[in-house]
Amino acid sequence: MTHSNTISTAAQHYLDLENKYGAHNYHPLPVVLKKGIGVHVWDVDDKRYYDFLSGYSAVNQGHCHPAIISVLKEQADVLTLTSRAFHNNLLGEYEQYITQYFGYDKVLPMNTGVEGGETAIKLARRWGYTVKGIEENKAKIVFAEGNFWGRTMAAISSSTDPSSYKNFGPYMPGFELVPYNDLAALEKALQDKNVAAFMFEPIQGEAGVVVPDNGYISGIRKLCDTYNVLMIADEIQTGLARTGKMLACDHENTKPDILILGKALSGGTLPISAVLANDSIMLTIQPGEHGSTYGGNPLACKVAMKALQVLKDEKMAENAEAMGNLFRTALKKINSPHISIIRGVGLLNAIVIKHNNPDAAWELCLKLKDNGLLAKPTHGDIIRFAPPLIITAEQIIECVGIISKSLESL
Ligand code: IF1
Repeated sequence: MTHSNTISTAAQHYLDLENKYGAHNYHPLPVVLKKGIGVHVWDVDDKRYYDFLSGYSAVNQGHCHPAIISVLKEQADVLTLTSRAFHNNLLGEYEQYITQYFGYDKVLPMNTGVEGGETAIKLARRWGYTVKGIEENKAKIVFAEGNFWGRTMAAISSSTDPSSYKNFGPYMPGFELVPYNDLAALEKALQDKNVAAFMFEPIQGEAGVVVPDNGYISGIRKLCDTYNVLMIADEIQTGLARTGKMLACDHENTKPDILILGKALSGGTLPISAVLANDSIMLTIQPGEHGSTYGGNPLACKVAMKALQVLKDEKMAENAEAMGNLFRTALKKINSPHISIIRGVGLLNAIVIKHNNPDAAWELCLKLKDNGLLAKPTHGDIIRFAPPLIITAEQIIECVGIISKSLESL
């Protein structure tokens, strides 16, 4: 089945509506989707594609996973929101489930990933003042250059990417940056008594799937222990089986002090995020000092428990590990002159395009679309490949064939 690069009239209709009535804060690939099941999505002309972005790792379980959709539908008919002004019959059950699932005393439920990041930073600052004894308003949080954890003022205040922060100042004070994957630089920064935490991604997603050296994550753990600094792992994109383990930190058997989850926590159905920590950190926030209208709503609780359960029941981490190895091996065999680097862990992968045309990565994504696979460049010459974790070996081989064919036509 061919996929023409020109836009059909049906699709153009939707693009025009978005162009006229929607903010222009994205530059999407010219494709209009209307259906998703498993590893596939369909456009408004009923053409089928492999989804190699998975909603930026929010659809790890596959589009519209039947078990997740069924509890979503069931709970939607019963009770969707109580607010936290009252208790409900699902929050406690969910809190028990997720804290035992990841091995922490407590969870603070939020909605979007960036709210999870904001919550983690508030917890760290509060712990810094009330436990570590940092002087009021002097707490510092250290981040890694190249980080991405969302679009709020705090998130962009820690960004080194001008497209994230330019002309949005003034910025949040008390944030410091160190090079990623550099333990010596990190140690220097953590010697400052005012540092409350180091927040990092085990693999930097937006930066282009930047995988640190073996030992980096366990090295962070040691330095945070030595200097009494909280280790905050942003596993919003790398967590929930994406990298071949339930958490990317599991590759180095390392347990962060604060764990942030989002995206696939709902299997791509609604925004659900979670911040997990032990009592010595979590209980520094008292009643009425943090919250959210939808945080911990019963619909989200029901969906998140099922989304977590299917990850284990269907051994998605194991599959991500195996399919990731197969994908990278098959990609290397293409031996394309246009691929300079292939990198990734599990099913979080990326290729760096080598071509004299600066738009080569975008052009390649258009060709991939024509050939039935959806992916999108991040930062110009890098294309992230992150299919749902239920993908099979046959599908991986078919998709590598699509990538190979598309590269040839570059
Ligand atoms: C966009 C990127 C990915 C994240 C990590 C927190 C958040 C994200 C590691 C915030 C969100 C999304 C945001 C989305 C595109 C996507 C993205 F390209 F922007 F950077 F995945 F790499 N931590 N990432 O990756 O979670 O508040 O969005 O729920 O802004 O375009 P959120």
